[in-house]
Amino acid sequence: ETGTPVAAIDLGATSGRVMIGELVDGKVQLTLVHRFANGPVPLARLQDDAPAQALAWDIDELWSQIRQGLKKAFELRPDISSIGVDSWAVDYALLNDGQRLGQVRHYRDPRNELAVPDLEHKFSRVELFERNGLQFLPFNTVYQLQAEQQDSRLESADQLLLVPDYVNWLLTGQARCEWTNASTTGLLNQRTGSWDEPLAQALGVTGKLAQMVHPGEEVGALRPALAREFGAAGSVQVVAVASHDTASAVAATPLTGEKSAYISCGTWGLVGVELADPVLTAQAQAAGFTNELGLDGSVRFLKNVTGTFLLSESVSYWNQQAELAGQPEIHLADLLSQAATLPVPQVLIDPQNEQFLAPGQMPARISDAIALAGGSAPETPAELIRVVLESLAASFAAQAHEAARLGGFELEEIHIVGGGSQGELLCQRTADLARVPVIAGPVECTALGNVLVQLRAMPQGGERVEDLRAMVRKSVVLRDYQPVSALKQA
Ligand code: LFR
Repeated sequence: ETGTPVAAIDLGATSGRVMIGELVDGKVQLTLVHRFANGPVPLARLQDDAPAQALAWDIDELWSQIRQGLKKAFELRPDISSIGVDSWAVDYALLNDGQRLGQVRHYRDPRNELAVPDLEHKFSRVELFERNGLQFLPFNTVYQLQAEQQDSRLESADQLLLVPDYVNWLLTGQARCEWTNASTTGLLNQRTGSWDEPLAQALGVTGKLAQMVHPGEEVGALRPALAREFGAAGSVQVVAVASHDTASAVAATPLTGEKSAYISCGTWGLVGVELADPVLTAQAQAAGFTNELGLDGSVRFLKNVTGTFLLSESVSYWNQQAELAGQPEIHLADLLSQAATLPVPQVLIDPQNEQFLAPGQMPARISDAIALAGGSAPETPAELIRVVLESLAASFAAQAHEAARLGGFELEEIHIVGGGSQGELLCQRTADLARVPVIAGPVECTALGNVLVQLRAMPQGGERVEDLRAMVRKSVVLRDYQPVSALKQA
């Protein structure tokens, strides 16, 4: 028995994908139809007179890839009846009278860090946390908007749309702001659940923020011209999913008990617990935790720590060098297997250090950090990768315990989902260091969350989150990693 198929557009920091999702015999089936590369590009490549360091996303290219992907999806399944879009958080497009102004800046753009003191002049870090409950990250939308004050385009704009909202607008012509992603901007007041007016005022965005929608609500019908271009058989609705990728991933994480933490591991590692209410204590703030919003009003109490970025950046640096030298390409998978044969490193780095935020020259920066911590510089790429993996596992384990502690319980298990859940050494070492079992998978958790929210928005849907998670458990194979005792390792 097969239900109506839906299309999920999932944009990640290093790649985007278009997938078809459907229910087949009570299981969710995902089919990858189109995958494309993504990453930061120098703003100067996309527009004239750009500051030298400025970084952007090539949003026009992404839109073109999304269209190609949807075309392929409808070729396979002309009966697709709904589309949902999710992406990374915090970044936005500015529009005036339906025209985009300039480019979508990348959250790793160094301008954001420079703007932090300017906003803190008006709203201290403590006051900001009291309002929005977010972890301090120099790229939260509020700091980006502060940086934007130097520029005239914000004043010219009549609309600010976060990335998935912008794609929804391109698909439908309807401007909406999806709630889970809105919660990452820093503009949402935790106590009132709506826009924080003094903040919006100070940052010049009053009246430019779109009407809010919740996951499961309709954004609008696919534009007729696009429906024709894709070859859609019937009417197609664009549905708001939990459009913050992390919110979609958490929605589909097969959490069972109430004493589990999750780690959504891609470019970032989002380490946290699901709670009914935000934790707005000084301890939560000091520990660097965030209160983002999830499906059905849940709170994603989590910490954003570095994920696979250090790995992907190192590999892309080595491959640039290899290309120059006419040597063969290096594959991360090979390095990971080599790293697994190496002993546990004694000296670790702090993956969260802001020195690792910007892209470029990653192996040298990591080696320097190892030296600074008293270690000797890695002699091979595999050695360097081993240190990074151990450091990531250590930070995942520590933050999972911290999330549970601040959330008021003792940790019993950790779920690792997303691309990083394929890393056996990472999962095993996280289990070892946290001294609790790790359950790994699903890999395409974000896309699954996207699909599940669309399926339940259909007339026959209506499942609770627990039912969605039960469906995930039925649909994918999960892997268990039991902690190996410290004694046995020695
Ligand atoms: C993960 C993620 C994180 C967010 C970061 C930047 O893809 O969405 O949740 O902090 O990207 O947007």
